[in-house]
Amino acid sequence: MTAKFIPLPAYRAFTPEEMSSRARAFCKELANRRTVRDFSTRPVDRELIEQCLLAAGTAPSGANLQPWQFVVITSAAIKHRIREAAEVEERDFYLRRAPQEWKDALAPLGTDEHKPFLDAAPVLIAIFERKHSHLPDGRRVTSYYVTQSVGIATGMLIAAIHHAGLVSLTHTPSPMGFLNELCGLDSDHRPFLLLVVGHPADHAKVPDIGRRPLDQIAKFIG
Ligand code: IYR
Repeated sequence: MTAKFIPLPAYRAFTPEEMSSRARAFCKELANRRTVRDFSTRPVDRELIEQCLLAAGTAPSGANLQPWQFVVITSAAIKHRIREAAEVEERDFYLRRAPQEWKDALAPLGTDEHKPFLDAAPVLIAIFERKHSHLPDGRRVTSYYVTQSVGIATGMLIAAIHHAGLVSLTHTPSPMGFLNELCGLDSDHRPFLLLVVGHPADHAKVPDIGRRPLDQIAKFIG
């Protein structure tokens, strides 16, 4: 198949002043995002979730194979089964498997093996990597740079959810193979993470932690 090109669509040039103020405003918007563990049971419109997923689906990916699969769960029964399965793993993690060093790193977050948010939050989005993809002509091929691609799409999903006025929690019960069965997906799908989505509880609290300053996360080498 030969490549086909079109003019860059929907590109907007900004003045330097506009660029600066847009960059600052966007940084502020993202800086206001917090990972939340205290969820309200208030439902979320399906249309909001659909728009956020479409935003995530605009992510760049290896060979544009878009190797992500999102499974949206709102059923109280399925959420509860996910909670039960996650808590089995988490109990083992916190009470046996986790090395002290890992527990020390987690201490400022105040997490433990209890995951009530998996019942309370109105929406869980299980995110999977697809090891294989289909070309436009139907051929089945290996997916490339899957973790990078799905990681970028997940980051964009988290940003879209925040921008829509919802909150989220990136939850990684480990191992999370139980998600395949509960989501009805075969072993070609590898669980990536479980995103917990909803409105914050009325008196939601978050850990008193911060972000590293620029000079600790970046260097400019000329
Ligand atoms: N999966 C566990 C432990 C955990 C691990 C990391 I790294 C975190 O940033 C947070 C929690 C849990 O969800 O509690």
